[in-house]
Amino acid sequence: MPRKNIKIETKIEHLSILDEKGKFDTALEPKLDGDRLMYMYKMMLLTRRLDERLLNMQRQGRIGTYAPVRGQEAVQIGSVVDLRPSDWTVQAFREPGVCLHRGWSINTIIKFWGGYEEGCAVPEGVNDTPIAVPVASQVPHITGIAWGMKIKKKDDVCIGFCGDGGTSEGDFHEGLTFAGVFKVPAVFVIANNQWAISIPREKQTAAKTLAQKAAGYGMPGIQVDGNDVLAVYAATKEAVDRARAGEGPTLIEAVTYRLAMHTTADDPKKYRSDEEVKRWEKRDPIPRFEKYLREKGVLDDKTVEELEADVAETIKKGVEEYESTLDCDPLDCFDYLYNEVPAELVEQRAEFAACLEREGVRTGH
Ligand SMILES: Cc1ncc(C[n+]2csc(CCOP(=O)(O)OP(=O)(O)O)c2C)c(N)n1
Ligand SMILES: [Mg+2]
Repeated sequence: MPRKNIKIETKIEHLSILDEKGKFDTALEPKLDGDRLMYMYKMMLLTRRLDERLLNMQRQGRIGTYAPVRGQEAVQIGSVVDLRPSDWTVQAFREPGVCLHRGWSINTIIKFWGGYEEGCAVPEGVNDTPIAVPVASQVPHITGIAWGMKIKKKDDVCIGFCGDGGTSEGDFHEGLTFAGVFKVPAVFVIANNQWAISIPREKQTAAKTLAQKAAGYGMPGIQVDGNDVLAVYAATKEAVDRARAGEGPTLIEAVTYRLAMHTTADDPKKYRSDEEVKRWEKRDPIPRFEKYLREKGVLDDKTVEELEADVAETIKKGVEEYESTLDCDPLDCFDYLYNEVPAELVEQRAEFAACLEREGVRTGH
């Protein structure tokens, strides 16, 4: 028998609307009014400034390890801004922009990075899952939540996030396989920020794009410029509309860059060049969007100044709330994990308790 070609329906588009100089394609430009555009800009700015503040707080010893988001704000705000409150979002651990838009308080976000269990609690009435640190463990949850919506015959959708590194995990494969077969109303957003700690994107997979993985799961895939908030918005809107109409899931690869370190425990200078970072700084999503808004006549120096002041005040209040509601017993870090605490921890605990007493730190034990 001769060999035959099997035709597979697949095409991977790359969508970009707004370029680095602020030029945009009017044919592709989403229809968003001035208020909506300003809200998106404000949320991106709030995410950026909160990120800077949290990095400083970590360096001052006021919170624990922190995973910065600098450079990825457009992926987060562009993809969730049009969701309904009844929709769900599922995040990994680098999505503070999503949390801010969905109604998490700054206090709760800081509590997570401060190591307080209150930071793991999703605010009442918000349809989000808690921050997921185990890489890609959240992907089956995206599918499961969306499957639930389908069973209940709702026209809600579930949008979830995963990193480029996460696409190599078994959970990613399981989640997308199931989503494709059961045609669940899910949107999988891969924040391809080029690095998984020190592993570059090229070593993550030999595939040319991450978007093309969609074909293997029988769902549409698209690659977007993740530093172009308009492109992220447009691609997500298409995917959400399709999901609401019962047409199943979509995989979106958002090409972006982590401008800062992986976490505050990492030194990126050990594995990537300053030139690479500088190249990506030129593609920063915030100044790019700002140029667009100025061109559209919805933003000027005065409004930027007012927004900066407003954002600074919001963050100040959030930090004050965090620091005035700390009910911290440092010895708690030894509790609640083991039924029978191992001998070496008993020893360490006693040593730490003695140290705290010497320093005059109050403990409840
Ligand atoms: C299952 C699992 N393995 C390893 C780790 C350690 N770890 C934390 S983040 C990370 C890299 C994740 O890369 P990516 O998915 O690209 O997300 P990014 O950090 O770039 O946002 C690793 C290996 C973990 N948290 N969970
Ligand atoms: Mg990554």
